[in-house]
Amino acid sequence: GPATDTTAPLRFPSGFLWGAATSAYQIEGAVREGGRTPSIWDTYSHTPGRVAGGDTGDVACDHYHRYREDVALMSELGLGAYRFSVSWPRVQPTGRGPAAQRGLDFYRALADELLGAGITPLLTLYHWDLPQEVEDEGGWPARETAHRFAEYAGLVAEALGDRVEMWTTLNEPWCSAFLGYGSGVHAPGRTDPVDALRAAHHLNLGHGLAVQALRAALPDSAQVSVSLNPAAVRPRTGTPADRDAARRIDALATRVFTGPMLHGRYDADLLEDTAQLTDWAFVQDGDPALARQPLDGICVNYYTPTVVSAAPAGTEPERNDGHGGSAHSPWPGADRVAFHQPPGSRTAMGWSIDPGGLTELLLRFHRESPGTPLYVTENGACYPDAPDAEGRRFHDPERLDYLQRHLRAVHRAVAEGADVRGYFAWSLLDNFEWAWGYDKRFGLVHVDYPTQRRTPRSSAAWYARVARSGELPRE
Ligand code: GBH
Repeated sequence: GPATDTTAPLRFPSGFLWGAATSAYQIEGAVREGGRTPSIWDTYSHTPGRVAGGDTGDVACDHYHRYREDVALMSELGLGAYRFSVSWPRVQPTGRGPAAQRGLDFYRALADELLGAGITPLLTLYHWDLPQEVEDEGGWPARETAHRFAEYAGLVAEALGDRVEMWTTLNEPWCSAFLGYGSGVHAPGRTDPVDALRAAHHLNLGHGLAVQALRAALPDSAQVSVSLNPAAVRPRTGTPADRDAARRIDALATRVFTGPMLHGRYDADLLEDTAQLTDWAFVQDGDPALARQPLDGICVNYYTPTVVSAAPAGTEPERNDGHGGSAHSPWPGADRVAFHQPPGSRTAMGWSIDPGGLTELLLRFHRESPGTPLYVTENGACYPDAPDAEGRRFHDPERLDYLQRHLRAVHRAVAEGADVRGYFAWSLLDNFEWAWGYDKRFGLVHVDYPTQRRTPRSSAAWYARVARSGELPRE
């Protein structure tokens, strides 16, 4: 019967969204146009030594001027959905007060172009580009930033609520808090473990306040979600000490956000593990409950698992933990945890490949928030381009294989009951890969930066067939 047919293609649920994702600072360029002011990533990328090769997002993929061509490309690829982010300093340049019309106009035009092509837009409000002025007033470690974010969310909702149905508040708040204020390998490059925890809390609060602002401004049909990068944490061995290391990292990577956002609380073990650093007095009564707002979707970004063990104090950890060469840890209070590279193949980021982690995370949210639809809003791989024997320029069998294996992992979660409604490959285009600059390429579509020429890789042609048919071939 069909249950045992191992050759039939894997069918995905009807209405499943097949998409690709990008973010504003990584693709738009045009950083001084339309009244946009600097974000923390402009400041950071223009600070010598912060980004590989001195790269900046000044031009990036010039998507701000080429969005029509890029939407046409999405059409060619048969995409049913597109996830993009709004640049806060483009639409509210001072992080306060009224919106900038020209900034909103860009996103309205983009949404219209997408809708005209039959592509469902999924709008992310915050993919790491905080207005520099808001950082200068304290950034995410300051409580006021949560209120600023909610005000901004309301402005965008007023302007785009008639066009965009699917809304996401934050992208990967772990990176904003712990890479931005802990290890400092992301903007604004601050390195204080307590600031990182304060930032995490204010991101939770900002999420809750923003959901309220969105609900007030959007039609009832709108769907509101958040994109997290939960960690698939594995203890290196089954010893109690290694399992405890995994528990600590699960708290700092995932439960620090899912606790408040999904359950209205911070878990006791997280507070205990960090008690030597802070008493968490920055959490006011009612904050965790406020962070917990009903959601229409939980979005998971997944690339690689996290393998940990217990380490004696003072051991130098292997660096598979987001340090990125920083002397500062992104894991406050977890200095006795070592991070390991599991054996097996890796992408050009050095990230090991383990599709089972994606199945595991989707099933976790299925159990933890039963009935809430799930989306994979990022998954993909970075590889250098190598010509194949036939001399085709952008043949990328490794990326294709990565996507195929992870889509199988999504299908497995669906087969086990998870209500997964969409998958967005990271990324549509090669783009500004944060501290790695342009050297690291994640695109389904190759970008030749000097000419801005876009060329779909062979993985894009394969993904287009999957997206059009709604099914995944076995081979
Ligand atoms: C996402 O971040 C971003 O949302 C996106 O903008 C970015 O371009 C994309 O992924 C590709 O990087 O870093 O060695 O500790 C992902 C960031 C990647 C952070 C995996 C945690 C764990 C391995 N995450 N990382 S390591």
